[in-house]
Amino acid sequence: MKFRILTLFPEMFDAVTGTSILGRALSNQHIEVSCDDIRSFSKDKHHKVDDAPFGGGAGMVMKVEPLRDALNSKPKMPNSSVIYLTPKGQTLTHEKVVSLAKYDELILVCGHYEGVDQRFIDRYVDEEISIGDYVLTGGELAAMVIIDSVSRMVNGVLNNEGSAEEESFSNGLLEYPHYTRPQSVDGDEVPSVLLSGNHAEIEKWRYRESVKLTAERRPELLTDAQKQALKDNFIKKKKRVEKRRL
Ligand code: 4FV
Repeated sequence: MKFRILTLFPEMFDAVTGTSILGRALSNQHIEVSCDDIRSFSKDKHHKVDDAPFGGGAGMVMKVEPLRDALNSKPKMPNSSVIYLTPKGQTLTHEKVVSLAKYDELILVCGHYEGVDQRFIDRYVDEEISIGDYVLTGGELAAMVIIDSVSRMVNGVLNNEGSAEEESFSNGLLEYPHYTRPQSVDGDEVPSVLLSGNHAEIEKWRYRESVKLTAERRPELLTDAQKQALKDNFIKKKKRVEKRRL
């Protein structure tokens, strides 16, 4: 999987390419990350990449030409997508990450200032993506979020493939709580079912915990069936309590 970044700050990406899982994925060539410095494509004597907005208003806008020339400086792979990171884009979700991982190349355009000239977006950008409803100083951090999340979907990047299947959102639910040694710390114990070795019971407990947590924090993620099951459990529990009272 190839990631090509158009940015004014290529050095920012050393953070993702130099360490841990992504660093290993790069050295194992499971992924490739290359940065094009947009400013180096400005033909302006002062290497200008931005200018004042037509119609007035605060801030500056990134010019078309340096972006266009940076993009066209290398051929695009056949199965590629040019993505502009912007708060105006489609919000990134797990489903979107999984679909982006189907490309051979993602070209990530990082804006700065107020954004980029709309004519560059209309002519060269395939899709606009937002990592959330807040404003960053630049698109770089958003591009890194995409590199990190999409790379995890690439075979061989995660040393235990299983973990990608069992995590939050992979089954549409928030992930169950995790515990590790020591068994007891500061008087806090590990749920006994996890020490039982009974994998069927452990799976049931983990699923129940995922549904419970999702119901508390992200009820909109629950399927109707899961909502119904929760209601049924609640009613069953209520009846049990009432029976005990009698
Ligand atoms: C952003 C986001 C974001 C807006 C102005 C860069 C900044 C500056 N990108 N998700 N939220 N971008 O805030 O993707 O050009």
